[in-house]
This record gives sequence, structure tokens and C-alpha cells, in this order.
Amino acid sequence: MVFRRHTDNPILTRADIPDVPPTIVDATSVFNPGAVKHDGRYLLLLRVQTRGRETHMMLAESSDGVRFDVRPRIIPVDGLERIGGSVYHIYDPRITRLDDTFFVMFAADTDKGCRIGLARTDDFERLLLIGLGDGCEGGAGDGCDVRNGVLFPERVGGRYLRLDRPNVKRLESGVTTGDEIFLSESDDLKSWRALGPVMQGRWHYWDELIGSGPPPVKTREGWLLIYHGIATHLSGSLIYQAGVALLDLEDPTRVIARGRDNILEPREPYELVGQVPNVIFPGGMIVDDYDDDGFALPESRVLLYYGAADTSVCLATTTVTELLRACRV
Ligand code: BMA
Repeated sequence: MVFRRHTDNPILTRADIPDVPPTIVDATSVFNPGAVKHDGRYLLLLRVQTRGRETHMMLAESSDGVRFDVRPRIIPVDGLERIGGSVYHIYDPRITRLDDTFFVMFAADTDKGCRIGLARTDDFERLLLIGLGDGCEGGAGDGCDVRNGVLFPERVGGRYLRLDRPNVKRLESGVTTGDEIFLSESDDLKSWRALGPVMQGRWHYWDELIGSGPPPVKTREGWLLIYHGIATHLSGSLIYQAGVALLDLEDPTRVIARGRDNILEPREPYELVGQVPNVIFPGGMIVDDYDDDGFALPESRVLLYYGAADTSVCLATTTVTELLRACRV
């Protein structure tokens, strides 16, 4: 088994969310967090949902990565009000540390479809909006609907890189989704150009639809990427799982290895039952130890934070070595 679930799972539930009246009172759920380690403390940027089904971001802090305190405050995104049209939800934040700044990439539901937003922060008191794409940038092309944006933790060849997932398919439920992860580049973090496809869903198997998980982790063997895959062919349910792949360090459109099986699937009651059943949605990953050149150490502990059933936050741990091994099975 690649991942071991923490015995305290779920590590955060709605009961841990303090009221922030009048906006958040008796929160409905908390899930799909972004994660980062800062000054020895573990931070989670939470997706908190109200009983009005509004979505807000809140911060949780911890000294051990397991027991978190949630700050009683909604984190504002300054600049979002300048965007024309309505932004209904911002959600699924992924945190990347780059040049000693924290960048948060998130999905934004608008009148015209899903967009990828990018904001920056030094302290998580507030996020400053850098840009919200028009949905046609990067791999989305003419489809103009895109989600699961993930910024790389360093420039490659002098340019910023991100993974994104054009939404070119519509499920019966009306949700738009996709089966291809793209690599896109940018000089200014605002306009993004597609460099090419990275990987496709494998129809009939566990990862028919796919999207990036947390930001890729640099290892000596390549960029280690956790992604989510959705099986759609089992009647009555979509099953969201996590899998792993290894991308070339200089050309991340080249997949060096990709695990055959999922490495984490809904099994526990808190993953099987909830607002959306059968969901493991990985969005935050912390690798404890890196060498002086910024490569993750093989024996380092890896903490994966994931949303369970769109209802709670869970933790599973492994090591870099085990993940690299899983890429080649
Ligand atoms: C995806 C995203 C996630 C969510 C998942 C399961 O399309 O919207 O935020 O966790 O569906 O509902």
C-alpha cells in the first residue's frame, strides 16, 4: 500500500469550522484544501461551504501537520471585485511557493464557465489577485472552460509553467470536465499559452477523466505529480481516486512513468458517504525534506491532504521513494 491514512481521519470536519457571522454560521462542509509549510508550520487553505452552498477560503494552522486550528476569518481575494460579470464560487486552491512568495491557483465558476484564477500572498491574511483567465488560454483553446490549474514551484527555461485541464466534456449532471492534462507557459503569470498535452484519461479504467492534484514536486528522477482520476463506467457513481506520474524535468510534457493503478481510492466511510459520495480529491501535498539544490529527498515523509466525499479533510502519508516506485508499477 502506497499511502497510509492517518488514524485521526478525517482531520478536519465541519465541527472544526468556527462561525464567522453573518457569512459562515454552522458550516456545511470543509474539503479540498491547498497545503504548504511555512516557517516550520503547516498551513491549509480550506474550501469551506456554507448552508447557502457558498464557497469561502479559510486558513488552518498546525505545528505537526495533523492537529489543525482554523482561524475564524474568511480570506478575501483582493481584486476579484474588479472582474466583470459574476464569479459565483472560487474553490480547490493549490498553493505553490515560488521566489519566496505563495501563489494560490484556484477554480472560479463564472457565468461563462470555469476559469483558473491566480493570486499571491506573503502572509495568508489576504490574497491579491494576479489574474483570472478568460477560459480560452492554455490548453483550453477554443473550448473556453478550464479547471485544475497548478503552478510549478520554479521557472523552467525562464518561463512559468502550469498544468491545466480543459473542460471539454459535459456529464449528465451538467458538470463540465475533461480527460486531458495540458502544460501551459507564461512570462508574466497573466497570459498563458499551451505547450502541449501531458497525459490523457485511460478510458474503461480507473482514470478516464483526469486533472492535476497538488503542484508537482521536484525529484532527481523528474517532476512527481499526484493527479485525480475519475472512473465513469460504473453505473450510478463517479469514483474519484488519486494516482501518480513522473514528468521530465526539462520538458514536463514528456511522461517518464505513470502508475497503472490508483494509489488511493475511496474505502473508508468518510470517503464513501457524504455530500458527493466516493470522492478522494488530492489538492495539497507537503514534502518535509529537500536537499540544498531543491530536490525532494527520497526518504522524506510526504503528507497528502485530500477532500473526502466533498465533506471533510483527510490526511494520508507516504515517502518520495514509495511514490516514485508506484509510478513504475
Ligand atoms: C470536481 C471538482 C471538485 C470536487 C469533485 C467531486 O469536478 O469540482 O471540487 O471535489 O468534482 O465533486
